[in-house]
This record gives sequence, C-alpha cells and structure tokens, in this order.
Amino acid sequence: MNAMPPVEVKTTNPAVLAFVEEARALFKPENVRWCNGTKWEYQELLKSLVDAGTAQWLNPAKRPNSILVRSDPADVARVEDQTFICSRSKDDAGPTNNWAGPDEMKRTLAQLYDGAMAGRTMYVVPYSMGPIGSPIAGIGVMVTDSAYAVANMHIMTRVGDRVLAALGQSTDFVRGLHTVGYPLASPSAADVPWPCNKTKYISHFPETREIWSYGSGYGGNALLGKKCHALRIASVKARDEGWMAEHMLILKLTNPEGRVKYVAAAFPSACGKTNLAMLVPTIPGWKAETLGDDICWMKFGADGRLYAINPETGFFGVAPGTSNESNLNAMKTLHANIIYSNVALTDDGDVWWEGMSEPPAPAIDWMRRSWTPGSGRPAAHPNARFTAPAAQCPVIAKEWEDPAGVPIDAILFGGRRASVVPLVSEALSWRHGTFLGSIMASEKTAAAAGKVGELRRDPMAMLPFCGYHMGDYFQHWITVGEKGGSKMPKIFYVNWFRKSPEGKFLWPGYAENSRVLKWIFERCEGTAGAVDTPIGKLPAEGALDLNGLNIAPGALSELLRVDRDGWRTELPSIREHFATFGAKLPAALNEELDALGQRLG
Ligand code: GTP
Ligand code: SPV
Ligand code: MN
Repeated sequence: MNAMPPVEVKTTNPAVLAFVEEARALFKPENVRWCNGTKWEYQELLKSLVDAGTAQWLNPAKRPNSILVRSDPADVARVEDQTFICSRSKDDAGPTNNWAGPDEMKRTLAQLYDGAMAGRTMYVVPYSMGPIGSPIAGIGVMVTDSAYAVANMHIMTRVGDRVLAALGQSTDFVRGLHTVGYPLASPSAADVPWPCNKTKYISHFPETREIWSYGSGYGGNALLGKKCHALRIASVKARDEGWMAEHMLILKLTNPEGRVKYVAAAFPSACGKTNLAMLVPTIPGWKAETLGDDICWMKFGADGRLYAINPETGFFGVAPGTSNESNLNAMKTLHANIIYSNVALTDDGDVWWEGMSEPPAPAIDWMRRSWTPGSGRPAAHPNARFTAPAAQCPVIAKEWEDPAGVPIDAILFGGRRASVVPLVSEALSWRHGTFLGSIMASEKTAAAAGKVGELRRDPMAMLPFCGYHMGDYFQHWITVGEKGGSKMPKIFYVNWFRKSPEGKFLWPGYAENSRVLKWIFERCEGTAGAVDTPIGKLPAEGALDLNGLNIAPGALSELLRVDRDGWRTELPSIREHFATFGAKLPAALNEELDALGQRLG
C-alpha cells in the first residue's frame, strides 16, 4: 500500500508531537509519514496514487507530469449540509451555519475516527498559508490518510520542514484531522480507487482552532488549508485580531501610464474569480496580473492601509468552461504538473471538458464510461477541477509572494444575477459597501452538493465559509472600516451575469470585464465620471470604455439601468434576510436599508 518509508521528524515542538501522537492513537494507521515538502515526495505521492488505481498518468507528450483522478460519484463537491461550526455557544455559529456542541461533535467523530486509518498511512502535513515568515501568514498541521489530499496540499500550500522550522516551539497552529473513513483489514487488503464514506462531517472548532473532517476526499472537504482553515477558522481569528479573511481573488491592474491598483473581488463559488484573476484586458495598453484566485487575507499596514496576501500557492479551479477563449492564462498554466479531477479522458491520453474546445470523439467520461458527443450527459463533472501551481501562471504578478502583501485599492462584490443588479455600481461609502456585500445574492452552482440555479443570499460570498455568526461578521466589516477610515478600499458591486428575457447573457464577460475594471481603476484615481442613483454610483454617459466592443443594441442601457421596481420588490426579502440575524444585525445595515428604501421612493 505504502511505498514511502517514514522520514525523520523535524520538530521537537511538544504541541505538534502530542497532536500527532493523539491522532495516531485514535486513527490507528499502519504507519506514519511526516511530509517534508520535497519535489521527490510529491512524485512519490503521484506514483502511489497511480499504483493504487486512484489516478492515471496523462500522455506525457500532451500533459507532462500530470495525472487524472476520478472520484466516487458520491464525493464530488463540498457538502454544506454536513459542514458544522462547533463553537461552545450555538449563538456564535449563527443562523447560517450548522451547529453542534464541541464535546458532542468530538464524541461522534471520535467513534468514527477510532481505527479509521487501519491498514493505511497517516501523513503528517505541516503547511503554511501565506509566505513563510509573513506577518499575515498562518500555520497548520494536518494529518490525513489521503495521498490525493497531500499531493493537492503540496500544490496549494507551502508544505514541509521549512514550515516546522518557522513554527519553532509555538503553539499557534491550526490542528487538522482528516480521514476518508475507509479502513482496510490489512495493508494488502483490496482497496477501491476512491475510498470515502457515505457518512461525512466537515467540522470546525473555532475556539480551539481545530478542524475534524471525515468521509470525503474531495476539494474543500479534504484540502483543509483551503476553506476550512483559510476561511472558516481564519475568519474567527481575523475577527479576534482585527483583520480580514475573505473569499476573494487578488488582481494587479496597470494602466497605460504604468500606475498600479490592486483589486480584491468576492464572488461565490464558480462565479468567476479564477477567470477575473487571470483576464487579458481587451483595452489597449492595460495590463492585468494575478496574485490569487480564491482567498485573500488582509491586515492593516503601518500606513493604515489594508495589505493583502494570497495564502495559497496554487489554483483549485473549475475546469468546465475554461478555454483559450475564456481564460487563456489558465490554459497556459495547465500545460504540465497538474492534478485533474473528474474531467474526461480523450483517446490520446489528454483531458477534455465541456467548453474547452470542439468535443473529442470518442472519450471516457469522468465516471470511466465511454462517451460520445451528443450523448446527452456531460463528459466532465460540472465541478471537475484542476490543481495547478500558481507559479506556472504566465501572468502571476512578481509581488505575489511578497510577505508584506499588496495594498488593496478596491473591493468588488458580485454574483450570478439574471436581473435587477446592474453591470457595475460604486458604493457610496464603506458602510454602504458593507450593506451591498451583506445582501449579495447568487444562483447556486455545482461547487456545492445540492440544487443548482436557486437564488440564495450569499453575503460577501462567505455564506458557506464564515466561521461565526454572520451578524457579528457584518459588524466586523463595519468596525474594520471605521478603523481604516478614508484609507479603506472603495467598494463596487458587479454583475457579469445579467440576462435578456430570452435567457441570453447581456454582457460578453470574461476579457471584456476589463472595461469595468478600467472604470473602477479610474474611479479610484478620481478621474472617471459617475452619476448618483438610488442604488449607488453608476458610470456616467461615456465613462465606460466601449471602444471596439461588439454588443447588442440596447444591451448596454439594460445593463446599466437602475431597475427601481426590481429593487423595490427585493426590499421585503432583504428585510427577511436581515431578520434572520436578530439582535446581532448591526443597526448601521438597517439604516442603510431604510435609506435605500427612501432613495427608491
Ligand atoms: P471557485 O473556485 O468555486 O471559488 O469558483 P470561481 O469563482 O473561481 O469561478 P470561475 O472563475 O472558475 O468560473 C466559474 C464559471 O463561471 C466558469 O464556467 C466560467 O466559464 C464562468 N464565468 C467566469 N467569468 C464569467 C463571465 O464574465 N461571464 C460569464 N457568462 N461566465 C463567466
Ligand atoms: C469553492 O467551492 O469555492 C472552491 C472549491 O473554491 S473548494 O475547494 O471545493 O471549496
Ligand atoms: Mn472558492
């Protein structure tokens, strides 16, 4: 089962050693392997995945050093129904999270955990979220029996001995336990290609900075550095310490004169962060570079501004829809050293997914069945993903690993809204921007298990990721804004997904979103025109650069129309949404809602 020998333990930190020993005693693995983070180790992990039948090599002439992994069809996305915030008080988890008491949850999980790694290797993965030694970064130690999770962590985070060295004797690290929940009778017993368990728990203990995950090997359920640590646990730490942990991409924009702005943007899962983070502007002279595509940690710098780092080192990106036309830089990033999950396999040993190119024929779909175009079912799962090293992105910004972070000029909120919300608006103030973030809504996507397409409120794109009471989270935004005062980023609300009555996207999106970014940049500089409307500031006539854009007549006026009736119709549902937060809803947000109602008349 396990080809890799145990390696030397490179820490004397008693807290780390005790944590690992307790995990070993509980999980009862066949052996324990401390991950050192080397390239050699990564290659061994890939090899063991191939040997176990979990993965297969892709054609090295097409995708060097890359593997294809197909998961169990019952384990393909985050499981929000089984995600828990186990704070001591139920009230601290708030109305948007599942809650169980920490003792009760630990009792339940300890039973499931008992012997769960029998016959398997327990990997110990010390990892850093953020550049090692950065004052904005944070460390975690994760144990897992999934080589797939470890290989992904290698790409997505900084793993290994250097993390233990940076941690030293400190006890300030997030403790993560993960098992797929599929013990083996013996190391030589027959295994399945994708071990997992029907029972799943993704549990967080915010006060003690612990994550206990059970039963799933996929994505955010298993790569504990990502949503579990960098958002759910980190959001609590950020509240306690006065900083921000957000579900945001980070982008560097340079105008033709060489001036730079840094933009962070919060869109819900599968709503366009990776695409915006890597876009190629269509306006001459403008440059966009990537710092991050999913998570953003921001702390105040000595100058009082918010400085951001990308805590990750890779992209766990949505494959379907990614093409040379939609996201050329992602396609270039994907040439080698990639883990592909749940995409289709072509005849010549390459990968394929819906929207990548003309359909290949024949192919093997993500469920290992033969597939032909027109068969009526997708070849790749809608939440098929690629795991790619960020350093391979051709437009990665040179400062992406700067431990000091980059000063953020603008924050964007956005979601999938077929109607009501215009292409872009600027908030009237930080407080108004916080209000806009708090009422964000989006149609559900395949990134989480459940019904796709349903409109739901997803405040700041953090609904599945906020580790505490969402009302307190809103207050934290307001408090941080008061602290930063005039030095806070400007806030904008964008919507690339407005549709015509026939159901067609009105805005071409993707690279053309650079036109909106240009307006945002120039609003930050104070040079672009805006008009005041009841819902915020919209581009003045001619302020949005549309040179060379091919857009249906009438589409633009629809995109920038203030839909007073639509907004008025939404007011009761916003009130209802706010009511769910009870006394924890900041009064400031009710005031903003009243003010909006008055402005709408
Ligand atoms: P997570 O990784 O789940 O957090 O998703 P994400 O926010 O990074 O989303 P991503 O950029 O991967 O985009 C998801 C889907 O939205 C893909 O199918 C894209 O093709 C599509 N998409 C992205 N940008 C646009 C756009 O501007 N317009 C339209 N119509 N679709 C877009
Ligand atoms: C998301 O769902 O927002 C993702 C993918 O980025 S996962 O890592 O599975 O959370
Ligand atoms: Mn995401």
